[in-house]
Amino acid sequence: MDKAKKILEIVQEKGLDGMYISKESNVNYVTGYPDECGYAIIGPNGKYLLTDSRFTELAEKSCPDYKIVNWHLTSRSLPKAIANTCIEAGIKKLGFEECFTTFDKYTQINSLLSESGIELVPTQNVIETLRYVKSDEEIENLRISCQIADKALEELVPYIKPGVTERELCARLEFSMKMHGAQDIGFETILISGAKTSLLHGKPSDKKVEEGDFVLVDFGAKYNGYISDMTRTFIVGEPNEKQKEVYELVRKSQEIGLENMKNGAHAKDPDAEIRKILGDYEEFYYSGMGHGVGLDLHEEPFLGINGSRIMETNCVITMEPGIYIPGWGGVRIEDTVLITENGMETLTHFPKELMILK
Ligand SMILES: [Mn+2]
Repeated sequence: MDKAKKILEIVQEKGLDGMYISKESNVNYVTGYPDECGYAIIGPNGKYLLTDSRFTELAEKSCPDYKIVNWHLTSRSLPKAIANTCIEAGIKKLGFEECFTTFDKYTQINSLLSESGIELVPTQNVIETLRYVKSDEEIENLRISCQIADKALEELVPYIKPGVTERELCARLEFSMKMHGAQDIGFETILISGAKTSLLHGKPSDKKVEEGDFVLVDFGAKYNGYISDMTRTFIVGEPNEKQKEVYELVRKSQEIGLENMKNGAHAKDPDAEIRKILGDYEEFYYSGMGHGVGLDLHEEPFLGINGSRIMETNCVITMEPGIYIPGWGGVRIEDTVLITENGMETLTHFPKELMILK
């Protein structure tokens, strides 16, 4: 079924007759418009994509089923264009995304709408609910995004050695992803080494890789809007006993996590199973060890102690347990995973045995 029709059905159940969509990834998902500063309005009399002169041509090409409104020309202000469009669309009660609308925008839009007798009503997760299970086309985009990441990491490995800086490695990795067809990097690359690897979201710096360092690489590509997410941790030179022990524990944790991903599994399940094997290391483990991924890097379902959703076939979710010991270092291993009827399929394939780089 047409996505706009589905959205109308969902909002009608809430007693509304129209939806204003402002979150970039939701606009992209619903309309096909792939850039910023686009806003969708769906009502009983039609569907509209509002943007400005910079993006009008792109909008016309990417959303042929939508009426494109260039608010620069028609109303000189986005809130005014929204009000005018609602009148044309036959909307009396308009839903908006309360988590992605600033108070300032809300106030402006609301005052104009109320002049026309239109009510503005907060909603949550209308579009996100539709995005939870991925279509075949989305899965194909995610597959390619993961393949790009795999190839780029393979090309990076020969450069990981003592003396190279984190920033240089990061630049090579991101260059490779683009050379392999990524439209962009999926998110800010985490490429850190040595004791810094205990920083879950550490940033690459001019620090040089040294003998005995872990090198943790958490990165992804973006392809047709879809983001891959994977992490591998390497060791440069011979690992010591503790490094081997922590690495093996994380590898085993990731395996257990993957075994607990399937259609019908609860978002809390993998975390609960992983905790059983951590022993004294549990205090260095971080519970947020997986999340949905797609047009956004972090989507439902969020795995871990606060997880609330049930995994469904064709959800795409990461599995990324780690142990992070302040002042010593950390290990994380992460794959992007497709949920299937009886289990899962990893979409990232880079090997997971401890790779000792010399
Ligand atoms: Mn992740």
